[in-house]
Amino acid sequence: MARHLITSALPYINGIKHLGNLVGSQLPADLYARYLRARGHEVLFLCATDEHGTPAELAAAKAGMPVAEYCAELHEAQARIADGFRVSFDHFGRSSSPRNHRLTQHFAGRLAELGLISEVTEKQMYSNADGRFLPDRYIEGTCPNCGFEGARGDQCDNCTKQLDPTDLINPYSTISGSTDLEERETKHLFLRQSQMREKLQDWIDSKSDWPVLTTSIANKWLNDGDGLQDRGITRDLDWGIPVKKGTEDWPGMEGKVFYVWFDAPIEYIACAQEWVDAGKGDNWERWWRTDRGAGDVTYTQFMGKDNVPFHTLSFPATILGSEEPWKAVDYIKSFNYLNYDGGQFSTSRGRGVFMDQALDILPPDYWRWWLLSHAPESSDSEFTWENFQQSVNKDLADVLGNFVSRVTKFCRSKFGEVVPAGGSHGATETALIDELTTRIGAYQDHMGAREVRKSAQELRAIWVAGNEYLQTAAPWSTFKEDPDTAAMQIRLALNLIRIYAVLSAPFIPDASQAMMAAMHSDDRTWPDDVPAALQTLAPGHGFSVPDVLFRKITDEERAEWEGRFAGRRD
Ligand code: B3M
Ligand code: ZN
Repeated sequence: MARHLITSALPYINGIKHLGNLVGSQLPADLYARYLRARGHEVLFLCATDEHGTPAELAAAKAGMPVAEYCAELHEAQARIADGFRVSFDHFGRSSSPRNHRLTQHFAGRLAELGLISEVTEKQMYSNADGRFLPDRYIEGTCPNCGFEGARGDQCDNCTKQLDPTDLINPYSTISGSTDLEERETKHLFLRQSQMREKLQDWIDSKSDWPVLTTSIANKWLNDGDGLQDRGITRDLDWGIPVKKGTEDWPGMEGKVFYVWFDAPIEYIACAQEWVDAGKGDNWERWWRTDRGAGDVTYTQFMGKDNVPFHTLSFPATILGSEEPWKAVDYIKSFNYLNYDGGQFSTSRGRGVFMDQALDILPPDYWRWWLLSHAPESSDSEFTWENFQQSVNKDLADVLGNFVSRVTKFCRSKFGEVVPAGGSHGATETALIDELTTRIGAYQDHMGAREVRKSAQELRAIWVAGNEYLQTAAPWSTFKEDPDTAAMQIRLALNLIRIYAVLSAPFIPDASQAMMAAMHSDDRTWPDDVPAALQTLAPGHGFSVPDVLFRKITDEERAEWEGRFAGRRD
């Protein structure tokens, strides 16, 4: 039994996320957390809303609400929806928590003590029309790196490059649209990442097992020449964590706050403190302090590729730079983008399916299965309604659902609602047991390696093996000549339903629950030993025929949804 800390990138507070966001962080993190728990490991799975910075201010202004109120409301909404998708966080915190305020100020003070923070008087973009500085998302323009026209002041979404507002070509204010901008002097703190270049390079180089997507992005910015520039970690904004040196005021920094990307990853730690404060755990240090027991923790982070620079460079600069015994990440699992039907998901244009809408039309397992089995791991992937319909109707309804329904109904009609006695295994059963043993081994390897798609493929193959067995064994014909053998075949198949419930739970937790309930079992023992697992439900054990596990998506529904989610949502 090992100990695993798992975090999912913190969703911004500024609205309900789309399915592309879900599949890039929360969902695969949940898959991994559920799998490890099922294998008996101790897991702490944390996430929180990322509540500071210009995105929060802009969204609150648009909603006509005070920003604190807006954040509280959206936090609840996001928590509810994550729950709707059965994302099993141990705690869903808030980066605006008092814990994160204190910890962020602590790190800043510590880094300053060690000479890793400099005070710089710099020129920032000031908007005459708006009467204020325009940090981050308050300003947009053309990316100097790739030419993308909608680049924001903090990062280009197209090429992932971290930017400064003054880097943008043809900049304009996103508040007023004004291009009447000028550079004005203002004082800010900079994290001296450049001092840490070598340390970070060594650290990245030691992670030979990381996905190429993760290390290639890290190395790109490490070796880009200007990739590891010192970065401003404060802003001229009202909403955020006030700049302090530990608990002391920071002369010259009055009225300024920390940059959202400085405090957000620190919330991964603060969230564990919030988890304790909420009475859900009693010791956060054994997860986060290597001097207090976190030395044997394996820490995995899940995120979309646009978040990789901050997690491979900026946050490690904070953690390693502090020279305190914080737990550093062991594995960064990053994802490419999920596209929507020939284009991109677009929050501003309402293109694609958003998390709340998805749950309005179908239960979570349908989405979980499609998204995870099509996770954008080695390249971007694309959601189309046709593919979604096909995958639900085939994998979930025809293969898994149909197996459960045929087996339970046949047994009820011939033997009643109990596991039948009689008969013994023959060659077909031995072959099935061999195949299942091999496939379950492969499934475990892929799950352990956080290989999402490969795991889904293997699980599907395990379901298919059961169907093929049923076709070959054909208990409905065997029954006429040899009811004892038919009883053995159906007893095996009923036990297979319980095994499917256990193996499938990380992907489709609700269906798993329904299968367990139908088998009148709560024995979630992992099928390490397939022959033994096939004996779990003994002759005489009762069961029920469950309701349809998965219904099919009709062509009419598909067409209707295609139209409904094509664009524009306000
Ligand atoms: N909120 C970006 C995002 O939602 C950001 C992640 C923070 S992780 C510390 O994509
Ligand atoms: Zn760019």
